[in-house]
Amino acid sequence: MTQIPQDHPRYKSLITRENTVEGVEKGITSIQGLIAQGRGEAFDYLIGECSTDSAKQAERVAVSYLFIAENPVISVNGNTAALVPDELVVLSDITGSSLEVNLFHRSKKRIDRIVEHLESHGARNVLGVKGDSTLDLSHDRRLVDHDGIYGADVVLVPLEDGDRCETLSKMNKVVIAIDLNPLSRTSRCANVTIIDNITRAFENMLQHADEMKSFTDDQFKDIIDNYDNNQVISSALHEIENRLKTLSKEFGKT
Ligand code: PTJ
Repeated sequence: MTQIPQDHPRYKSLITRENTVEGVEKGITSIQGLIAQGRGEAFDYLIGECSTDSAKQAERVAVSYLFIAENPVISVNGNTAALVPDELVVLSDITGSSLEVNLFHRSKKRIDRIVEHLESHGARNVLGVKGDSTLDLSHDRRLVDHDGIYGADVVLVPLEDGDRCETLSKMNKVVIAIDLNPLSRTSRCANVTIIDNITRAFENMLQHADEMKSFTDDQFKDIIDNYDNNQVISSALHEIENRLKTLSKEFGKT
């Protein structure tokens, strides 16, 4: 891995990029995952590379859903496994969620590598190897575990590619998406859209989970009932708009 000096102004972003590259080298992340990461970086630049208030609100609601669900599942792809392996394990432990590997560019070799990688970070009973049920989709993301995503009531889908999110919603599951692009199909169709970098989203969700672990179901329901996802997407777009307006004014002065 290239050594990134800690005082580099974009240290975090560059480390995330290095971790994605390392994921490819280890056979965890797909080569296409590098393009996805680059696309995410561009949106993160527009957002200002920080968690906005609306993202933090969505992260709190996401954790409430995971706590209150009967059978919550966190879906893991190649990018997610490379970027937040420890955080995946801790969030799944605190909220009682299963981890399930589900890949767009599916191969048995890569699934096994991701499972081994998660296990080396402390995960147990990682799902996704069986793929014994199918979703109504024509690509490999249709293959899911009956005990996992197929029967789940709440599914967290970080860095998704769109149509599975729609299918899961049609199956009346609550879908929580993490996607830096507020306009993606995934962002638009999820019940909870976290417009944040996955690295910051997991950091914040773990903090919320720790604070909320002794909440009652009524408290979780209250948080969920007061949430408006369209408002959160609209706020994210406004936040980008305001940032660009401020920057364009600053440049205009010189
Ligand atoms: O591991 P696989 O085979 O399942 O493949 C995974 C990828 C991510 C390659 C696949 O799902 C894919 O091609 O996804 P897309 O269609 O490129 O969508 C990924 C979305 O995630 C885009 O909207 C990006 O803006 C967003 N994104 C990328 N990096 C990050 C991100 N969102 C949050 N944090 C990131 N670090």
